[in-house]
Amino acid sequence: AVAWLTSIVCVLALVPGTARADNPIVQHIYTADPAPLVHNGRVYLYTGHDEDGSTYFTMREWRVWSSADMVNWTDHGSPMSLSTFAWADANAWAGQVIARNGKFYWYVPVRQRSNGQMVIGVGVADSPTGPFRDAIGRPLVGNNEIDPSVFIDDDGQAYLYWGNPGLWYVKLNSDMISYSGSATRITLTTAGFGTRTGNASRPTLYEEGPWVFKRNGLYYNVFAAECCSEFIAYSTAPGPTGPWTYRGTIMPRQGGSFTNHAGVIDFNGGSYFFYHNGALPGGGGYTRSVAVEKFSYNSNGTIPTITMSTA
Ligand code: FUB
Repeated sequence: AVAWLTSIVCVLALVPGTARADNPIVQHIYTADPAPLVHNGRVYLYTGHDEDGSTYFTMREWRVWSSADMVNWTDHGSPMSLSTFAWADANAWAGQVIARNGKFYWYVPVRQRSNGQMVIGVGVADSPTGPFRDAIGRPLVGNNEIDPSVFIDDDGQAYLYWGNPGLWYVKLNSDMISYSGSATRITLTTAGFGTRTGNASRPTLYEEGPWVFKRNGLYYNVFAAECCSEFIAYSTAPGPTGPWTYRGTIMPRQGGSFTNHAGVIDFNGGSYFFYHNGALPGGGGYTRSVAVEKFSYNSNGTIPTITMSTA
């Protein structure tokens, strides 16, 4: 695997700033936790970076890639890392970026040095490719929480969702770096999030990695289901805070990684489902790769089953 990676890096060195078009999207390093953002006619793809294949996640930075055609991808390097957050010391995990007020806000889980807990920080930048700086100098959300997803409703109210094992949200203030009131824990019912078997403490399928968005008046929560390994499932609701109805599997278990993590966008008339797996040589649960599949919603707004082209 090391020799193979070296050869790919050499190939890319001939074409600076590019990545290959076919799945996985990035083929010279391991990437995870895709978070796409459509802005000004481009797709910006924010990912984590799996640095080695040890026995746990080695993730110290995030990476940015972009494309105008979903075929050719530009490598924008790493505009945010653990060093952006002076109070964090490990675990640059799954985040999401959103544009507002002429700025770009990147919500990310990291480990807080002072107590070893996972918390959610927020970076801010003037450009989608950064550089990002720590927006508030401390965690936005504490108490062992991960996997933020951010969404702005049509009325301008922004919501931040996150969580494993719980699923939480807050209403963000319009500055996007503070919130009013306390976090609300969404009640996980089997009607809302499916039925898990064999784990009495976690009766629903919801595991982690929510990706919340609105399309044609319907609210979607796409999430990693069960563990381990995970598959991708989703729920829908008539409003941003529910009530949620479980709608089924989107992406079955495949691909050699015990996690999966989804991001969904519409772009240039198409719909795209981003995910990760262990498709590259040497790939696995801690050496993952981000990939994408184009799909079409069913006429009633439901999402078809999507399989990995790389598995
Ligand atoms: O990449 C680290 C963690 O694995 C993420 O936070 C989860 O969503 C899972 O993908």
